[in-house]
Amino acid sequence: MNRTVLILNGPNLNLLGRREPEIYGRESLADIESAARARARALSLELDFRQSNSEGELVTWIQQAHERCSGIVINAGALSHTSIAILDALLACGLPVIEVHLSNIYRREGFRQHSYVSQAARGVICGLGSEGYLLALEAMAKLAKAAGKG
Ligand code: CA2
Repeated sequence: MNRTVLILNGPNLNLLGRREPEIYGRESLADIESAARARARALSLELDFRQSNSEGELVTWIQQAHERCSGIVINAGALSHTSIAILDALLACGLPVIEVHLSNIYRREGFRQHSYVSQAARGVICGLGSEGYLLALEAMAKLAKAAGKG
């Protein structure tokens, strides 16, 4: 059975830990990846962890996930608020999707309070920093089990 979870990170998340620590925390994306790998291992999940600054690349990866993965955890960064292309790809892929944001987007500027990604998501986790990625993996393990892949 396929137990690979794809974690996708959108534009500027490669800058984590270097600027705006009061909003996004002090951990780098590499730190988040290490913690996610440890949690995935504990949950007997395979992990494919990626970041891109390109909307098109993210769309291509979502399309390819249909064949390879059991679910997608996505922090699409600012593209969450703008990208119908990512929404369409997520809806088309037919996989369970969990949306993650490090910050609580509902306590921030109005333009961050709507996410297209949410319309394709089984669940949304925001405001819990990097812990959100780990909680999303826990939820994915339960979804895989419910779908008979656990
Ligand atoms: O809270 C989140 O996880 C966000 O998805 C992060 C995005 C932001 O556009 C979303 O509204 C909420 C920003 C990605 C990281 O941007 C950085 C910019 C400078 C320094 C560090 C990170």
